[in-house]
Amino acid sequence: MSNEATLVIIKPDGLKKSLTGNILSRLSESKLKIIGAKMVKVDIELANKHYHHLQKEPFYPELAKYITGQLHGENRVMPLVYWGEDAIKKVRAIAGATNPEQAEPISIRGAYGRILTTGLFENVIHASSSVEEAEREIKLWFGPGEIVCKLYPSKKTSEENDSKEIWV
Ligand code: IDP
Ligand code: MG
Repeated sequence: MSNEATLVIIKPDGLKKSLTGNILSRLSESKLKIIGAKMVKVDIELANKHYHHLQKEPFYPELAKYITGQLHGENRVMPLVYWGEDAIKKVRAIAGATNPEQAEPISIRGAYGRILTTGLFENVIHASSSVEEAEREIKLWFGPGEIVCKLYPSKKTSEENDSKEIWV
């Protein structure tokens, strides 16, 4: 088993229901380290990129409304990067199954998630599902300078008076 990074996103329902503290306490049981955290306003472009694999699903229009905050009048989400041994599996276990009705009752999704009448799984948090997906998602939501360690290769771009760090 090796150290790996995983992306967690507290979705708009988690923020609306004031669950941030509970979610972070539950995740702290994993003993993983938080190496990145911020608040993000989600636009449709970011939503489409994050959920690119689900664009053809019948529930996608509803999912896009959910993650961009239109369902909750809450267009903020809180992405976090957790790091440590077996991070992806540990976080997925604490998060629970995708379908909140099938999730362990003590998992985050089991305790706080619900299925909307439209059929959408409103399940409080996102958690990366593989090393490859975690890398793609972390690079989408965070810049290299927003993570406290060197996770993936990055480079400096220098434009006249402005230099910034980007993923390579
Ligand atoms: P995951 O979040 O557990 O990795 P994904 O298959 O990546 O699950 O789906 C992304 C999100 O889309 C889920 O967290 C959930 O909010 C929603 N979703 C996934 N599958 C369904 C479904 O069959 N019906 C309704 N909503 C779904
Ligand atoms: Mg997924």
